[in-house]
Amino acid sequence: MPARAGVSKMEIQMNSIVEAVSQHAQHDPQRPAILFENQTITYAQLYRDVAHFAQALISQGLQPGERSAIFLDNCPEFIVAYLGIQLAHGIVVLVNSQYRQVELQHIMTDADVHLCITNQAGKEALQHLALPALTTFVIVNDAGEHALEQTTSASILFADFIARDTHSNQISLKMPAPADPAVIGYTSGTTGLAKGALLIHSNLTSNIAAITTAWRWSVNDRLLLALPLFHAHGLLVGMHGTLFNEACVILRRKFDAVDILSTLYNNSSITLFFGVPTMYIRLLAEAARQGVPPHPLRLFVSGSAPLSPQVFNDFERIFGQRILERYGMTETIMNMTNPYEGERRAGTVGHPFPGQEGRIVDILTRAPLPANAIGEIEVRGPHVFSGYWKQPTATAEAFSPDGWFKTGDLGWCSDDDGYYTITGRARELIISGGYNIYPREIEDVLTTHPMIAEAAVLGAPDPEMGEQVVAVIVPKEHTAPAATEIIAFCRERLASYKKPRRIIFADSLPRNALGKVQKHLLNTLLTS
Ligand code: MLC
Ligand code: AMP
Repeated sequence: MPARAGVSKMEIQMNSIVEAVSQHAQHDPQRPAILFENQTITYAQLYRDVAHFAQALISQGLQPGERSAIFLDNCPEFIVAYLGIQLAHGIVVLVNSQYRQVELQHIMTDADVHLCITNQAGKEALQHLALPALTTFVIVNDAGEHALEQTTSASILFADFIARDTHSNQISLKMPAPADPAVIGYTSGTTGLAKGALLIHSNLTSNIAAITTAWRWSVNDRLLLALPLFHAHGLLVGMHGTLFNEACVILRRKFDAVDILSTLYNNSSITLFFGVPTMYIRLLAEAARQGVPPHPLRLFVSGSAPLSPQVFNDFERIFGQRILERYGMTETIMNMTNPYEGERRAGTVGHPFPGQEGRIVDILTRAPLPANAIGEIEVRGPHVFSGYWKQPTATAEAFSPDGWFKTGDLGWCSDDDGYYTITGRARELIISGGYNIYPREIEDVLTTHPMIAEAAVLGAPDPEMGEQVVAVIVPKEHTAPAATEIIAFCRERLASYKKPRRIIFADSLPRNALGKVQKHLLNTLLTS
């Protein structure tokens, strides 16, 4: 059981992030937790709203272990709903706010979601789908809309939901236990459909305690956070670290390089910034354009995609600081980190976090490999998730018999000082701007187009996003659909960032004797 940072580990035990927030609210109620636009939310205000949200859910009939989805961009209501669902012993389902028909239909059905916290646009997108179980919407009025419909039993404004029933404020609340399920993040769609990775409270608290130790997170830290909260990086690292340590976050609705650079320049209270490599590339371009380097911070962290040594070096030259690169996944939150003190080595992800283990195994035999040999990275420890939601076979396949999680990432570990380097992926995965894109999911959508016979999706290098989506299309007839039409077709059905940036037409796809598309042969088309 991790203890609160800055307080004797013997004094306070925290079994969940919401328990941490409750303790901070009692101990230091007026301390600011979240700064968002023109709002300052103290720990006392945050916990009060979280408790009311939990009580409203319970009075609404939420059962322990029931799933509620959050389909929102960054805003304080996201945090209140996230912690409130957990305090009510529900499970949070995280939904990327860019998801469209295909992803929404799958996730809401797979997780059997009955209640969703979203905005008006999100509700409209969901109401167009066949989701009979999804009966209740809690609506965040995030766009200054005044034409919101009347509150009904099926649809209620967020502010009314937490203030709704004075009797529900009498409902007594019990903190979640370490082994209780907490959150599901959808990921790893190698079969075309994403799987829900279920994390329990002790995964969340043990990992954030390890991060706190490794990065020296303290009550005095102030994080500038523009990562989306619907993924692990923004929520389970940035937001959790802040709330666990009774620190403060300056939360942005979304990332904008001009805003981030000027905030870093003008606000010397900020100590931390976390980003994906694309954000660092944009900050460098903006710093060059403005010609003004920002104040140094205690720590810049990069992750979710490889940070190129060139960006690492350029950043050190312009900002005078070495970015700390770390490696994580939805299933395991944070796995490895470069050292806080000691060498932050470009192109590497450092060592396992304290209390966690890593090793490299042969992809075929699964036997551990000696140092310097490339194989698949496996990790083990209290941070590793408990399994994929309703997928016992996929869960069993993801672990070795002795409990190591197979990450699907390839890499090696150096023999002299144990630094890990990621060299590629054992599974098909495109990472664009820190978002994971599974080719199979896009191929499945493309082949539902009436004029497309076959499709293969590849990742091509992209200077800003790291990789970009390219689709190779075999039309059914001699007349192929226009590339713009194919892109629009995908954009209507899937998150826009998954749409192909480039379409290449071919007469056929190269297949091996088993009929599997040989994508390495298609890679030659990318340069033609
Ligand atoms: C946005 N677009 C992208 C994109 N992001 N296209 C490809 N790849 C991306 N990553 C497209 C949109 O679909 C849209 O297209 C257009 O760009 C403008 O949208 P936007 O929302 O204004 O984009 P922008 O703000 O510029 O977004 C770029 C970004 C964002 C880098 C800020 O992608 C981002 O926040 N990435 C972080 C992802 C993240 O948090 N990953 C962590 C996963 S957890 P159109 O055509 O509709 O206009 C994990 C574990 C770990 O991996 O280790 O952390
Ligand atoms: P997700 O499934 O969205 O949680 O994404 C996790 C994946 O992001 C990992 O399996 C890696 O492939 C990738 N990733 C995360 N951090 C890094 C990093 N620092 N370098 C390279 N890849 C990374």
